Amino acid sequence: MKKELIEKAYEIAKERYAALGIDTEAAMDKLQKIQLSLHCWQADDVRGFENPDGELTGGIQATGNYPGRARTIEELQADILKATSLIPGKHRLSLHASYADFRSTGVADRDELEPKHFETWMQWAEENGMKLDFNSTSFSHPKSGSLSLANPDPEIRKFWVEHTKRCRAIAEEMGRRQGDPAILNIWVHDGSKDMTVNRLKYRALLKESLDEIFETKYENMKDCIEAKLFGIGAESYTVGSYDFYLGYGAKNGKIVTLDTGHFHLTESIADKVSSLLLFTPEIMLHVSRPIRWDSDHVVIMNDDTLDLAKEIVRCDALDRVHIGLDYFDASINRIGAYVIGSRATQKCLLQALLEPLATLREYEAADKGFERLALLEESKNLPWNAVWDMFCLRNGVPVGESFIADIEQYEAEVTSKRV
Ligand code: RNT
Ligand code: ZN
Repeated sequence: MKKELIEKAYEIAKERYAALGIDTEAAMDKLQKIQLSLHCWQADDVRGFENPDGELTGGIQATGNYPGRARTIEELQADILKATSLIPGKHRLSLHASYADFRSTGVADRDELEPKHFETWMQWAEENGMKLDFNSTSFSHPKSGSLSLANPDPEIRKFWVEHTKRCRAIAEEMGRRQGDPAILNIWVHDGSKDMTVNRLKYRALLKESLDEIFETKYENMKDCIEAKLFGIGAESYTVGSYDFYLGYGAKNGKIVTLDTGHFHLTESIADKVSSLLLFTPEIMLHVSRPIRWDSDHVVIMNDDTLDLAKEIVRCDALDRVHIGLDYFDASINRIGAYVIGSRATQKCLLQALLEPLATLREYEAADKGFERLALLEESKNLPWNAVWDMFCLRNGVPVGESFIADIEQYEAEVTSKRV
């Protein structure tokens, strides 16, 4: 699209918004500061680098076999840089413990991991001006089974407690080096396929493990705990349910991660934001798109994501909500998946930032229900897309659908050659 046209459209949009008392420049400034935490695992279908040919376990599935998945750390890094070159703004990268770099350190098991196994990642992140977040990995390991931190076998439980403790130490080192806390997300797959008659027992074990894991206090990392409804092969019972982690987080001042695919499909995740903000220190999001189940489809600009973004802005909580992405679609171009999902999340945030909130709240306070609904409806078709195009232009990334060609070119030159 021609630069002049984008600028012209933006000037008109700016005036249209100004008439409603909205400052488009201020909205773009706020959007510029929001760093998404990009999940490293879309690039390689959650395989990691311990045993890339191993099976993905833990009740999660990356379906599809589109060619071009990243097979090595270099390939993954190149793909991330390609994706971020097409996404406006500066973003973070979220690594899983299973993405350790053993090339110069020798292999270490999960209960032996140390910051040195992520040294090259930390260097690479620094060189590319990218901050890191981290995740413990309970799945895809010979000791995963169906229970890790909640395992009644003391040896297995000890192994995973040690793993998770080490992940906190690694996140601490990442945070210290980057001068900004690294988020450590703990999600474990623990659950059972069929009914259990010992629900309390496993939950008590998980609580005990977490208490042990959190004994050490750190300054440069933040702990998050992620709940889930069910997993494939663990349909009847999930030890770390939402009630469990919400209770644990509220009691112990831990951040609760809301993965938008981890609830009943008609449950509003947006509605949880204002409650969590009152009882837990901050919020971590895993933005995803569940289709019928926790299918981890690529995020799009749908009502769920829009509602979530609007709630964050309406609660004035952009500084207390960390926005991570969590989806893995192996059936389409993976770089494209990053770009679509990240840009969709940003588009939702921009629309939230452009909402005529003051007027809407005046209507509400005056009990003017019709006026509030009318303005909510009309604000859907305000020219936010002209502001979005301007935001992309100023950030030096492709405007509109023109990124499709960039991704096709990268596919032709790079990913299609990975056979
Ligand atoms: C699984 C959780 C978890 C994972 C990643 C890979 O259902 O959402 O966050 O997707 O850790
Ligand atoms: Zn998640």
